Amino acid sequence: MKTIKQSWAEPYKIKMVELLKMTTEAQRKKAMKEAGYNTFLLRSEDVYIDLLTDSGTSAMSDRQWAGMMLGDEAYAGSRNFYHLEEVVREVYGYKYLIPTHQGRGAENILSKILIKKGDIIPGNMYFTTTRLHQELAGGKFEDVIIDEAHDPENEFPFKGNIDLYKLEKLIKKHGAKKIPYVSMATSVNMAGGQPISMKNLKELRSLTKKHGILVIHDMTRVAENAYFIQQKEKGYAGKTIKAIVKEICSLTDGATMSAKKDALVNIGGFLAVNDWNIYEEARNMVVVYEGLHTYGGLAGRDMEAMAIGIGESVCDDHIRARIGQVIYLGEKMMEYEVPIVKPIGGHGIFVDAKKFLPHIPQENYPAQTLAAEMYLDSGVRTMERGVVSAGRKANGENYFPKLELVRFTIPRRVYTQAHMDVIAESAARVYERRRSIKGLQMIYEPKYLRFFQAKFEKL
Ligand code: PLI
Repeated sequence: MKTIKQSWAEPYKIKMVELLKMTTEAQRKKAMKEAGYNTFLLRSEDVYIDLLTDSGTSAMSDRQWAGMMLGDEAYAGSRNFYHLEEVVREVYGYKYLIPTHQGRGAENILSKILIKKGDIIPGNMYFTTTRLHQELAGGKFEDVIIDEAHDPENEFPFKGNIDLYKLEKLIKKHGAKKIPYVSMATSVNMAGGQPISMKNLKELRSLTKKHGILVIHDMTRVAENAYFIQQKEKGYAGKTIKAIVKEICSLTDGATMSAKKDALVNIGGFLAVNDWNIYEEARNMVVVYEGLHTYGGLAGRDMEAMAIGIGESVCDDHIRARIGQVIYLGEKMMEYEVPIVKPIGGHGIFVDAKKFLPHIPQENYPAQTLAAEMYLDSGVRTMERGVVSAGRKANGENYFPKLELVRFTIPRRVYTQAHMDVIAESAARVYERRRSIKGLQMIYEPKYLRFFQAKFEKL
């Protein structure tokens, strides 16, 4: 007898729906041209299924919406701040909390406090805003992720791991005094949402301790990372996501958080640290860039929604369904032979544009091209994560990253399995006509984070 599969399903039901506009091919052609072949410049109302990002695009629960009504909009000392502080301490274990308007607000403050001109910041692959803030503070980012992370075909389960040999070499070369902290991300975004293992994290902890170097955690998608540890790492199968998240955080000195991802809110972030002195400086600095230290650029209601969202984000049923949906889409794409980054990561499917469009050189932006073609085919909006996102070095030269990817990012609790089918079928259709697709040239390039606003035209 055939064995019966045990399917995942959403641990919620739908109470309200948002109607979408269906567009024609002619409408999409016009919209894409006007947007300069940059999916960031499309109007959202022209998009059918929006996979641009999982950032701030998740659906809040009825409990979160009810929490919004409990917003205490006092300028100072809002009760929602104290609730959030309590939740951050309980769930993540960090002692001191500074709310910020979103993740990059925390990155700005932390970089300004910890980085001096000429410092080196090693990390497990760059993230766009994180690296920019490190550079603006006078530091230089050095990638110390394991080599496997740069190979879309390599199926190593923890491609977010840090290569401790590379890190040791950097410490030897520059001296520990030049390295204020290791920038360690869980669920490495640019590598395809790839997790770091607890074993690697423990080894990182002991190496950095020996040299007196801090570990700062980009915990934007920590619960998703915890799921992979639970599923794939020896000794963690019987532990809850909540326990694994807390253990990860306990191996670090502080964290920056974009709560717009894991924590299920549309806006918000924070900086959390264990050291009083860093906290004191951050508390002083937040009033310059964000707002008073008990709101940091957020409304009381936003902090309440975040506090409740954090609790929901570490529930095992939630995370199993969340990543279950991502895996469902990835497996569908593989059935159609669309080349994707393997293993499937936590927050989306990353299509390998170099393999999808091998006839387009990286100078003509294969991933940017493919993202535009996906929109033209079906109104599905995706995002380039390749040479455009990588930007330029301080000397003006382009970075040419090994990974040239298109990210199909899945918002949490928003789309259905039928949407996933439509997305996979559209990718398969574009793949079928891939040889007829031509590349792009850039006709406008902004100075910072160019992927957001650059414009292109077809070759
Ligand atoms: O977009 P912010 O400022 O709330 O957060 C910046 C940020 C920091 N770290 C990581 C790993 C991120 O993924 C991140 C933002 N990510 C976006 C916007 C994304 O689309 O992936």
